[in-house]
Amino acid sequence: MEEVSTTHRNETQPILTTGAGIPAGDKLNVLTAGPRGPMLMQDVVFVDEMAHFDRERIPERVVHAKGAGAFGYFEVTHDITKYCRAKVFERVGKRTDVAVRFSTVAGEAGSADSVRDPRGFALKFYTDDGIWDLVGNNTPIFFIRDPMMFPSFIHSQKRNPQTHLKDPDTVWDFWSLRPETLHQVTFLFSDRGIPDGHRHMNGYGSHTFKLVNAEGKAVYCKFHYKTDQGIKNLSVEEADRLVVSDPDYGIRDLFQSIAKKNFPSWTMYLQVMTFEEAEKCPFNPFDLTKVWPHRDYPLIPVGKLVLNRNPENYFAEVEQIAFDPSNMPPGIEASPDKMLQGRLFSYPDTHRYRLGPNYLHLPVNCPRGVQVAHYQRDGPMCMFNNPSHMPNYYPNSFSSPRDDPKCKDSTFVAAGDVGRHDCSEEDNVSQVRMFYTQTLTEGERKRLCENLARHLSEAQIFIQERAVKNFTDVHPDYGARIKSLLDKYNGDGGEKEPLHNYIRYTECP
Ligand code: HDE
Repeated sequence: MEEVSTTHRNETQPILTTGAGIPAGDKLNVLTAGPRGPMLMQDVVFVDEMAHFDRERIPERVVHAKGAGAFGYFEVTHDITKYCRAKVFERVGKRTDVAVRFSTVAGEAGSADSVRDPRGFALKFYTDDGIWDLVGNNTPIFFIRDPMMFPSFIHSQKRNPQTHLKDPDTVWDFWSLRPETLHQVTFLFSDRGIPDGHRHMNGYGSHTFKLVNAEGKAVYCKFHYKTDQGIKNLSVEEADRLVVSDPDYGIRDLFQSIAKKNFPSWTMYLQVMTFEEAEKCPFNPFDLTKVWPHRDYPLIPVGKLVLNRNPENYFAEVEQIAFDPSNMPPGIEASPDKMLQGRLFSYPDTHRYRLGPNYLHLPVNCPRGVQVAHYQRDGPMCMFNNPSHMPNYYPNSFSSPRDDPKCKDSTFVAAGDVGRHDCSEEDNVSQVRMFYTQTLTEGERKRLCENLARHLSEAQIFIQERAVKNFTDVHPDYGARIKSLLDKYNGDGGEKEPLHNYIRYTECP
């Protein structure tokens, strides 16, 4: 290999500059008074480098911090214009650029990929009507159904503020106090809880959304992406081995597969429910802890999602990509799902904090092929010309952006007593029972109970007992199996020493 000089520039090499483009004469030695003398404040080359380095990190995502990104396209294969007028579904054969980010949820940006955790499956469509973000998971359901509890739920799963340790007591305290978590917890501790990388899992929009057609008629819908690679999961032993040997297994697998032109793809489907069906639905169709049975709401094929490009720069295109469920172009709208409503606020709010108020100016977040035209101006890191040739107020008498009544939201009736309605008692077990008794095979049930009992045995006995009661409510066999495994795992070591010093609340006699 040819020797590269570290002191002399070859004519073909670009000249090294400061951030301001000023050529640097020496980028190896700081400016000092004499060879051993003190440094000079006027070493602006040093200051420029160091000050930028000091600011390299931005806050990691509060959840979903570890992730892998890729780019590609979505192509419509089936006509769904009778349900939806969004331009992304305009005609069969229509292609739209997409960006994807896959992630784990509870770990930090440097945590291992092969852990038991839901996986984020976030999609950005650069549509002709602006950005559509479908920010879903690899599961069609979620732990809770009221967004009020999300910060507490996440706190219970992340590190303890004193010990900085993950704490099985808080994880299971929250889960066992809120039986609506049973469905997602059962899914999480099943074989699908540790997908083999990001290519072998399905994706789900999870929430109920609303689709509106060209006549203004609306239906409710759910989005599904089925992996064309086939579902593959890791065994507990293999996953544990990878945590040590290849903590970036998921990122590596995706990047290498795309680099080798082995492009992963997913087939998109819809489930549709009319407003009349929603009225009569025996369960709340806007409850994120429930699925819509495929028997009653069959999958309707829509199109293909293909990932064929790796990021050029991870930070610019993946760390800074900002997904926002409130980005819904005309034809796609929110349903009354409380969790979705809560997310409509949280995501743009988090981006304004993490990336700054002009995060939509970043190239990966910018709409494509669309003239962004509004009256927002200025702010930190404003990167566009910030239309100075047009009025910055509305309405006005000049030729400037105007709203288009064709793009109005659909109208709908909302009624009911305003109040903080407690929905904790809404059937938390029927769908879990179906999953346990009918979807899972005997082998899968056995592994599910073992995975659950292993983890639960790390929590204090009173929490274990409360959790076992909930599993028994799902099915006596479910509870009994976990109980007998707990008896085995708890052994005769007695109560485990808690990792925290919280004082247990006891009811007054
Ligand atoms: Fe998120 N979630 N979430 N979430 N979520 C974030 O956004 C939040 C929920 C999901 O690759 C955050 O940019 C609230 C459900 C994915 O960049 C934050 C609630 C589903 C990603 C946030 C939920 C998700 C996030 C953290 C309850 C699946 C990663 C930083 C009301 C249907 C996106 C950020 C990416 C990320 C809030 C629940 C999926 C804080 C308040 C349900 C895939 O804004």
